[in-house]
Amino acid sequence: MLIKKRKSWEISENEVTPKQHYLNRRSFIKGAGAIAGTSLFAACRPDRPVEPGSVAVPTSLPDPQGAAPTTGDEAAGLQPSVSQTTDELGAELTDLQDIISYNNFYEFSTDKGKVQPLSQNFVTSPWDVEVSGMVNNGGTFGLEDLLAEYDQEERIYRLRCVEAWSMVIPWVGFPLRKLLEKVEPTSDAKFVKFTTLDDPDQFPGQGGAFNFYDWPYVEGLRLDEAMNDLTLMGTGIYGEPLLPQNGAPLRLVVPWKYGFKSIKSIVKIELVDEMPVSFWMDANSREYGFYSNVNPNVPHPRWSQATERRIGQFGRIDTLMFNGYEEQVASLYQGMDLQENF
Ligand SMILES: Nc1nc2c(c(=O)[nH]1)N[C@H]1C(S)=C(S)[C@@H](COP(=O)(O)O)O[C@H]1N2
Ligand SMILES: [Mo]
Repeated sequence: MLIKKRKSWEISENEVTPKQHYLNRRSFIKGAGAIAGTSLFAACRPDRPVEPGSVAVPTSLPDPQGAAPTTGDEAAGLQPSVSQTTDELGAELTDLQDIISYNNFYEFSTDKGKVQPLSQNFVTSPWDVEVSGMVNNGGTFGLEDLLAEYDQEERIYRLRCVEAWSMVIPWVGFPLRKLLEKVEPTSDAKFVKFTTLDDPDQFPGQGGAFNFYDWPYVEGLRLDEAMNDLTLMGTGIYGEPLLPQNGAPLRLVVPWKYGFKSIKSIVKIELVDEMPVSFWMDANSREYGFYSNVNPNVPHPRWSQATERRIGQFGRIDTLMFNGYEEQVASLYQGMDLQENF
């Protein structure tokens, strides 16, 4: 008899605590296209962590000291919805207010606290994603089509930023694998390249005097990494559609890699035969490599990666190999020197 072993991040319906269902999350999951663009959450103060590795040059991730964001609109009846309050390791979910007000999204600002206020008019509908390159069945897909075609699942994942802070986020989304299977990569395809929207009219960080970067933001995965069960196309958080600051309407979520691999507001997914040069490799190849797997044993050139600060908590916790997803992903890197392939 075949027994399907439940993945550690899968949630069975009988674990759902009714009182945590403030809102029927199905209302988003079924009608996500219709309510995309809703951004009614209240702003709130972010923590002000003091992190190692404050940065003077723009070709590096900054010291994460965001100014407190300005206050946004009140939640107007919208409540976060989630099926459980911890991840599979027992760690508490990060507050929604922290998740939506403490953001790295350089297209808007390098200041974490300014991303939320600067992103509120970002246009996320209509939104098309081109899936092309080495595929038999490529095409351009509207976001509503992707939401309708694939079940939207809840996945509680840790997000570990390379700057040594972390959150636990209840995502909504669908496995990237499903989209890749639909477009059928050819046998030549070895990598997946992702590209964020390029639009200086909407992204103040892409223009102006302080634009030191080569836009658009690009990321990449090896095809087998992209096909892994954990790799998610994120469409929501806490049962609500993604807000602009979190990468609306569609972003990648790769929980065993540093947060910068989880590229936001994706407009293009290409199947290619060569390793893509990511935004951060291009900006500073000495500090940021292609793999960027969370690894407490490989320090960043300017700070240790052995511990992290969980947003909303005091003190520091140990960083786990592959961010705690070793069982699911270690086999992808068998025989590889992880020091060299950082
Ligand atoms: N397009 C784009 N994607 C991006 C970034 C960015 O600046 N631009 N920042 C990355 C970094 S460094 C992190 S830690 C995560 C943060 O995601 P969050 O704001 O939803 O927590 O987004 C990643 N994706
Ligand atoms: Mo990050």
